[in-house]
Amino acid sequence: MTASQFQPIVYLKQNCPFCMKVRLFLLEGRLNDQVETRDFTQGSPEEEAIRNELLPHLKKLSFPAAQLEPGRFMAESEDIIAFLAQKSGRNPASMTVYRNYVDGPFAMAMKLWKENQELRQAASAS
Ligand SMILES: N[C@@H](CCC(=O)N[C@@H](CS)C(=O)NCC(=O)O)C(=O)O
Repeated sequence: MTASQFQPIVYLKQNCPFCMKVRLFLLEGRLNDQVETRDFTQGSPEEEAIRNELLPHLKKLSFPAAQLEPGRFMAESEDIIAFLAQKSGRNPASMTVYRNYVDGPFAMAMKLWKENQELRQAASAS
């Protein structure tokens, strides 16, 4: 199979806020027929199989992850979206639902996560 025939594969964990960014980008960009998605839920046999498949190819495994070209693996939501946006000519900045999620619930989740980490650190130091 040549690189041009290859269909990118993205690996998405259910209920993961980073994976949700990729899901919305694919959906709003109407890319679901050009990109294969492999979903799994935490603790499932599918998760174990996906982790075993990806581990040899990534320095640090996190989700979303992707094989974007044959043998080219990546595991950063922003990098995956940037690659697929460039390849497909889509512009995530102009996607209303995607942007609303990234700037709204996603940004809030990140802020709360950071605050929580800081509070835990302060509590364990006192
Ligand atoms: N900076 C990464 C963060 C991704 C991340 O932390 N994902 C979580 C799931 S929500 C993860 O993979 N945790 C480790 C794991 O499940 O092995 C990104 O934007 O893709």
